[in-house]
Amino acid sequence: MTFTLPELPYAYDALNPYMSAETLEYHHDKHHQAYVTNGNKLAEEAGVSGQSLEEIVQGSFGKNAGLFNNAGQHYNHLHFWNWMKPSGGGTKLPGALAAKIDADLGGYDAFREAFIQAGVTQFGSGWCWLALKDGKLEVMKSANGESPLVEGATPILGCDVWEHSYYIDYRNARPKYLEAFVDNLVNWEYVEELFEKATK
Ligand code: MN3
Repeated sequence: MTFTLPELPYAYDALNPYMSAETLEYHHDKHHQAYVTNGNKLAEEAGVSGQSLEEIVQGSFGKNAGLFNNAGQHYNHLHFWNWMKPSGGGTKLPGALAAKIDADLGGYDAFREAFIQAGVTQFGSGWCWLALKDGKLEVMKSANGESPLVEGATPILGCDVWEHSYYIDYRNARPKYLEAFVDNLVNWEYVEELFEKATK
């Protein structure tokens, strides 16, 4: 498939004060656009433009670093914009997902702490995740453009902990950014949608 940059699903200033318009302008218009542009070029060179994005990400992992990094980041960011919404976050989880978090992770508070901790302890650039693996929810973290996809798991929530995602608004305070993401930004309806799809 040809990669294209989607519009943000909300206005650039819609996530204020937790994520500013300036951050979204740089992050979406510059960083994500660069992954799309470079990914298309490298996918064409590798002769895989006809494959799905997931196939390209999984197929290039460990084999074609340039293509993997750009395709992986395109995949991650496509979801990242939808993993946030104005007035999101907190404990307003759909019932089935809340029950699964209770069963597999010991409840919402334990999930929240583990997810933030995964993001804080990811050394350098990367992501923290809530993913479904072998029927169970797990909190994971990954470096650079990697995701649970390459570990045979399905990511249902991820937070970008590259500095470009938080430095304008939080400077070096990555923990504060992660707390704001979980408490005020997460679009739980989209997480639920991916959870339902993954458990079908
Ligand atoms: Mn990013």
